[in-house]
Amino acid sequence: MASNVDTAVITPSFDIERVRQDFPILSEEVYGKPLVYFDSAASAQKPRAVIDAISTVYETEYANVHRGVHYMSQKATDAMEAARETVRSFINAGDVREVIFVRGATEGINLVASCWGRQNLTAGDEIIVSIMEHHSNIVPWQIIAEQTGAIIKVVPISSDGALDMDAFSDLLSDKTKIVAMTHISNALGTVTPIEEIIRLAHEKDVPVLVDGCQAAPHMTLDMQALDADFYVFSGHKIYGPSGIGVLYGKSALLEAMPPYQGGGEMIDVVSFEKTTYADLPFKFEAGTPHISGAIGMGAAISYINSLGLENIAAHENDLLAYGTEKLGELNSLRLVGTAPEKAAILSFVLESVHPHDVGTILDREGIAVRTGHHCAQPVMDRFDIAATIRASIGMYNTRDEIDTLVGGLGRVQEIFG
Ligand code: C6P
Repeated sequence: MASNVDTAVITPSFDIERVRQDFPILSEEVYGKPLVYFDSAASAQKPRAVIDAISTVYETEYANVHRGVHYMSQKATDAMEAARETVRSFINAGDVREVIFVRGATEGINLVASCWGRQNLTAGDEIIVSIMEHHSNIVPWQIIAEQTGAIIKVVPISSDGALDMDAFSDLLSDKTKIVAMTHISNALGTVTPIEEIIRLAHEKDVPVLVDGCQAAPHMTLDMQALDADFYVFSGHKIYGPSGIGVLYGKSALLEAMPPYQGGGEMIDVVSFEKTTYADLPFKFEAGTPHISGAIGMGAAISYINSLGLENIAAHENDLLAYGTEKLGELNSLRLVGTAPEKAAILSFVLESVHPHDVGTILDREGIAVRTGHHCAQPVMDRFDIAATIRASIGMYNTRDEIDTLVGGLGRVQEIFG
């Protein structure tokens, strides 16, 4: 008898203890203490499902892709293209050809700045970015600006780290040719009003590139609803492998752009008289791709889907609220980035203790945090600081771990008086 249970509508559950067991590294000890990993914004740990998927590629389905008629090449190609479809569905892109595999967010932004920029920017044109961009969403634009004579305009933030939308509206003008904006700041955790940014830019026919590196692990993405022109993120921050990431682009824009790199995979016909290029997405994927990386990233997305991104986000938001409250109780600690819309990041400084010293002491307690400018130096300058201590939250963190962090910071305060 056919079952009348529709498995598609069963809400996936989020059991933190089971989730933690899925991540082998979490049972490691550091200096004899349990690892407390608060550095997922730099790179997230990998669940068994991802590790196994990568092993499976090399054990049972590995060969070069899109080239061979032989069985293994077909199998690897099918697995890689299935991963592309998994990405498409994860971000609700309208067409799988709009999903370009790149090395990561950095390469995705460089590709757009270079290919779109070379074709569309001339002297005096303006590129709008925010002051809280990661260097990956600043330097590629500086390079293309230098080459074309375009000018970079910077949207400021308020003292809590929220984007100044009035300033953004004022900066948008007939000279604006592209907006490149983060979805979530890696240094502050600020969630930008990206829908509104896109809406305002589109009113002036200005395309928008969204740096979604920190958003993809924490919020449901829908390219068709968002209407972003370009969107980038990295596999290693969504619990997948490093060296692989995604550039989403609207097909009309991608089709009009010249290729990024030349080589195998990206061509249709090559001759010394005239070379023609492959269709999307391959036009932008020169050379042998990161096959196991793409498949591993697909496995990471399937793992996230099995838990439900909304469940992951609810868990992380609880930890963010709890962490904000607990850290707020510590004397001499100042949170950097307290915007009303925030996700997954607790960035802070301790009075008269250098962030690197804090990081070193926490490390001896088994606690991994990142200290430094987080590749976002302009935002450090904005707050007149050289560095922060950043505890970033992943799906596997717990309230107990926040307590351990607070205890570790108490130890720092004891040592430094
Ligand atoms: N931020 C962090 O510790 P890549 O290196 O290409 O995977 O990602 C670059 C990047 C781009 N945009 C944002 C918002 C990011 O956070 C990052 C990476 C890491 O915050 C490493 S610097």
